[in-house]
Amino acid sequence: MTLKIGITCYPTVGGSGVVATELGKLLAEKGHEIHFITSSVPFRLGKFYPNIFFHEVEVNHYSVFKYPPYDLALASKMAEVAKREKLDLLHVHYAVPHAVCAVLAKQMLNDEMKIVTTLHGTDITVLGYDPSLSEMIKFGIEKSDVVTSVSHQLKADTLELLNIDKEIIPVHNFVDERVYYRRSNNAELRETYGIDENEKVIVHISNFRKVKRLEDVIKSFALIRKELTSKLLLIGNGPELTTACELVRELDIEDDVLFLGKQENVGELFSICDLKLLLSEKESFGLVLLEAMACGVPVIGTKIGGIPEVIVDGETGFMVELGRPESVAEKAIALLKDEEKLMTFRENSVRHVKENFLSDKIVSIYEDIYYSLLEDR
Ligand code: GMT
Repeated sequence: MTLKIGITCYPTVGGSGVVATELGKLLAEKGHEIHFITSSVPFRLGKFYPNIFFHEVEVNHYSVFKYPPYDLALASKMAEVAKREKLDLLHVHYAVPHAVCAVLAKQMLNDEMKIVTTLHGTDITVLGYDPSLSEMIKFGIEKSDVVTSVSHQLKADTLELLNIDKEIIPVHNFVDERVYYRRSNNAELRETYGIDENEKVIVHISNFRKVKRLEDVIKSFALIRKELTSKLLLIGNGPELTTACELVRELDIEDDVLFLGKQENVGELFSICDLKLLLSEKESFGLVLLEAMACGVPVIGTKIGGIPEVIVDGETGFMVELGRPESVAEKAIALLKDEEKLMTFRENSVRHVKENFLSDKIVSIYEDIYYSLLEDR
């Protein structure tokens, strides 16, 4: 039986938007009808798909409102689309505001719609500490029919922080192996970036928020570079960009650090990389780790949040304590200097992703959740 599913997410760049959009695309490939209800076209949608529809949430700027009521406009659009298109369920990504808006929409429909909410992290690990929001987050979670979290750790954090007694089903992030795989002919791309044949390439991708601890990535690289000819690719953009540029200048490593900005074809970029660093202080899963490993790039990550659920320490990469660039550099140098070990880590990484995080497997888990929710209709 195919389903009619509404999806709401933050459509701009970010792991949650990526997961929601890729999930929608893959469900559509399996024959389900997908309705994105978002403020703009999700950035990963890219092209036309026959059974994917987009419903834009528009906010009118009436002068009586000091702040345009986006949340109300979203709830109203959810109810309108669900009624007209006869949606079986709404799958929302983020408790606030999306789950809360879905609850309102459900009430407008006399309870005749199911809500699946996926927690991605920031709504719990950042907003959950804000007393002006925590009760609202709790409400959104408790009133959802099913709640999933992208890691076991995020589930534990949610239950503890919000002090709730709600079943939360951990469902890990996933990658599409048709997009994330290692390309073999990389010489031209290396040349484009002026990377010599003998140089090792280290990469970091993020939205350059403070929690990503870019300074630790740069300091680790400065130590690695003392021992190995190497380049650091910094991919992304965000509030910490200026501080990062200053640190690179201060450490006098400008020639070897490439700021590439936001990039679309990360699969190709990962294919020229030897190691990925994710040294965040908060990370409920770390989707980029999967993307890197799928492309045969081992990873070093901090031992926090959901990262230990992704990295197999000593096999697909390493885990380090937060804020320890010396420790990162020591592990990186040992791995990058040992070609045989590096090759084994590469192969382990690809295999680990194939065995645990491929889209087929995870999308089926979501489908099972939808079917069991709708069973007793
Ligand atoms: O990492 C970010 O800053 C973006 C954030 C988001 O809301 O899109 O990512 C979160 O969701 C991703 C997809 O589930 C996870 O892989 C990221 O770990 C998570 N980020 C944080 O927990 C900081």
